[in-house]
Amino acid sequence: LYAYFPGAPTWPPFRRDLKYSITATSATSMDRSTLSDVFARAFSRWAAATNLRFTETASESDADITIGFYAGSHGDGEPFDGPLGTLAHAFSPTDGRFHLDAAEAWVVGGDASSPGAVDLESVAVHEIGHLLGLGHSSVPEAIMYPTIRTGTRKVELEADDVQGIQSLY
Ligand code: TQI
Ligand code: CA
Ligand code: ZN
Ligand code: ZN
Repeated sequence: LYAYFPGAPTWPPFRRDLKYSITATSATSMDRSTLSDVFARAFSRWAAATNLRFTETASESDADITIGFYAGSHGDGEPFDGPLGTLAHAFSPTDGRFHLDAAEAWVVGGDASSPGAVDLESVAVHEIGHLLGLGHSSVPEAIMYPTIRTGTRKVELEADDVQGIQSLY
């Protein structure tokens, strides 16, 4: 079964049109347009299950959600740890921060089966679930299950994820 954060925080009802900005990319070698495509696909999976809409904005000050790549300590008390271990983290509503470990061997739409490779879209779909208020699910097939086998791609919302997000929005 799906879960919420303590107190079940959500984006409030008058905020259904959320803007996100990809703000910190200097620590990764991936190009901007690839990143824009991956995050747009990841957000669209949650938009399809809810009345939420997500739009990328170039202006960080307009953004509800900020996405960035960081190596090691990056000012929020949750330092990244180099290859594997923690891949990314996101804060509960309405914080909006979504950070990815720049040290990972991120793969986009390609072969996530090489050693140490981590599929960016899979991690993004999971972290967006956290940004929207979902905790971890006990259903192994769910996007919000707390482990993923390395080298796998898992981007489709499971019935449990859909029920979880529809109970919040
Ligand atoms: N990052 C953890 C995660 O997103 C960080 C975390 C632990 C967390 N507990 C949390 C975030 C509670 C919010 C709320 O779960 S991770 C996976 C998965 C990670 C793990 O790097 O370990 C994915 C990131 F589920 F596959 F294990 C993305 Cl998809
Ligand atoms: Ca790491
Ligand atoms: Zn962080
Ligand atoms: Zn998680």
